[in-house]
Amino acid sequence: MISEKENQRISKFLSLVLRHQPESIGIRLDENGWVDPELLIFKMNQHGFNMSFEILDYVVATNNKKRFAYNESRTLIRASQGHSVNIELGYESKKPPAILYHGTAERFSESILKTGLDKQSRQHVHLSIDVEIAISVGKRHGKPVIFEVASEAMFADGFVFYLSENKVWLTDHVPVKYLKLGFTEIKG
Ligand code: HQG
Repeated sequence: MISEKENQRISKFLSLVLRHQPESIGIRLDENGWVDPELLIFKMNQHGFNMSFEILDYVVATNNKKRFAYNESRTLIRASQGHSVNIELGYESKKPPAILYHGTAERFSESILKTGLDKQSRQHVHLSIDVEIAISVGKRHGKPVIFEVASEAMFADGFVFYLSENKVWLTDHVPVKYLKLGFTEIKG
């Protein structure tokens, strides 16, 4: 179909336009983040890509984090989470597991321990059920550290959580009192 390198190049570009800068290729996301795949393919082909429905389907299906999803009728496509543009994903709130994890860089930990986890430029704070995933997320920013989030206690106190279609836990903010810095001896 396409090489793994090309698959990743397309996936990175889809993340850019479906999460952050749709206007960079002249598309507009609807209020829930969706866009017509035919228009997306057309516009990407004007911006250095060789896209078709088959290639888009392949990238969506093989993406390692299942970052993109079609609606049921496959007439629309969007990123399942990670947006900085202001859209409403429309996920139902859900009770989280007892503990969730957030991976970040060591250099951010002092600030996080002062003000809690903020969503920064994105629409939500991203949390995972899996420590390994949190470590890989943290590594994107530098030497990784992991925060344990007392998500069950937060939920009991009235905080709202969402589970994205690709199984990332989302919330607005995590105050310091629900955070515990752990796993500081991560190698690599
Ligand atoms: C940090 C990837 C200082 C936060 C991943 C993080 C994820 C603070 C950075 C998704 C802070 C924001 C999101 C505070 C938070 N002081 N630093 N008070 N509060 N931070 O990239 O969670 O591969 O916006 O710890 O898998 O790293 O793109 O968020 O380090 O699910 O699909 O500010 O992106 O998914 O960084 O990553 P980001 P993130 P994809």
